[in-house]
Amino acid sequence: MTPALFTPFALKDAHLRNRIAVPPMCQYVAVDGFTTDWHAVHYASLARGGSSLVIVEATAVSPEGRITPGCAGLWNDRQIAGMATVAREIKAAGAVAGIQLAHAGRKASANRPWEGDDHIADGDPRGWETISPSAIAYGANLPQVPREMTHEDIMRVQADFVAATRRAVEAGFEWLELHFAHGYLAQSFFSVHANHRTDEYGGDLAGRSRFLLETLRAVRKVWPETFPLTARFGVIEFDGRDEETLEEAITLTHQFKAEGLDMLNVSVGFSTPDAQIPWGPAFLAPIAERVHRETGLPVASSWGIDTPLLANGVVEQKQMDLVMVGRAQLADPHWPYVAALKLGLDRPSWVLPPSYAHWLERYR
Ligand code: FMN
Repeated sequence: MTPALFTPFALKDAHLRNRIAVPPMCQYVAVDGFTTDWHAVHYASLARGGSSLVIVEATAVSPEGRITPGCAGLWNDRQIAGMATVAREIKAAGAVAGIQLAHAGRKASANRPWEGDDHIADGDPRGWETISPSAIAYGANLPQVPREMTHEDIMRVQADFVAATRRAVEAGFEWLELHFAHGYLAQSFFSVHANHRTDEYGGDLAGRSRFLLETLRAVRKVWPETFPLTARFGVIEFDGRDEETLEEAITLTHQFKAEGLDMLNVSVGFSTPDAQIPWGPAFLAPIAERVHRETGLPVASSWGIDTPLLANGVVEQKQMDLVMVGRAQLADPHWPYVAALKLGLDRPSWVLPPSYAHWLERYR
């Protein structure tokens, strides 16, 4: 019998060969938002490893929406060609090409993770002004106080999401993930830690949901109906008010669904440095399962799902439809092949391209 992890999955016109996906993972090596040869090779290698879906890293919808100066962008038409190469490579390897569109909000203007992971110092010409729903800093390593967004800023960023979506379509992507997670701009609108606004974009749940819903609605109009439109959303912060956050997140997810969202990539909020995150194997899987159960929306999730048995288990137990395997695929881009061997898939070599598979199978 085919292991659950290797059963196909279809969402709209996206036909996935198995349940293993590569989650978005920033590479921090873009130049002025332009992808380089690194991206083409990196994403081709992951797609050749056998995953069914490869989601390209958080791609900024505007220059100030980058996390670091090395982040990729789709804020101008000249950036489409590089991304088109990446999408083509992913598809040539038999995977679905996805992209995550993002705005980093108050976590923008930072140094690369391995160069400090902190805000670029004031006065350093590499840095820029950050924006957020309220003029409240994240704190800890990211102390820069952002500028509170005006209504004009809000409309401009939403228009940037729409324009970047159009460019993603032109580049050939067939799966879109809006980055509504990880303490970046959209998550900050939802979070009581970051949003203290008193206008219609803050306050109660409806107010804190408005930016996310309006952005989704605007993108839905330009993203092809036949391709999956998904969002990554931090549904829990591990900050001591978890049930409240989760209930609010589930209410909002119902609204996302009504607005045409096809899947939720369930994640953590990361809106406060004071969170007590229970890092551990598949620690988010029960939360993903609850979101799926209470909303009926297909879900994906990740975090510490790094062994074939764990990954197969969360699909078998219907905790999630897709498993996002991140760091384990950085460690071994052929992780799906290793999983196929471990789980006893029939003819496991054929998870890999024929140029590899034939030889691995033949002389065993
Ligand atoms: N998550 C995002 O939503 N967008 C990103 O661009 C992003 N960049 C990441 C870059 C790196 C190098 C890593 C390790 C993680 C990144 N993440 C990002 C989080 C991953 O998508 C994933 O959720 C996380 O690594 C947990 O999964 P894992 O335990 O399988 O690695």
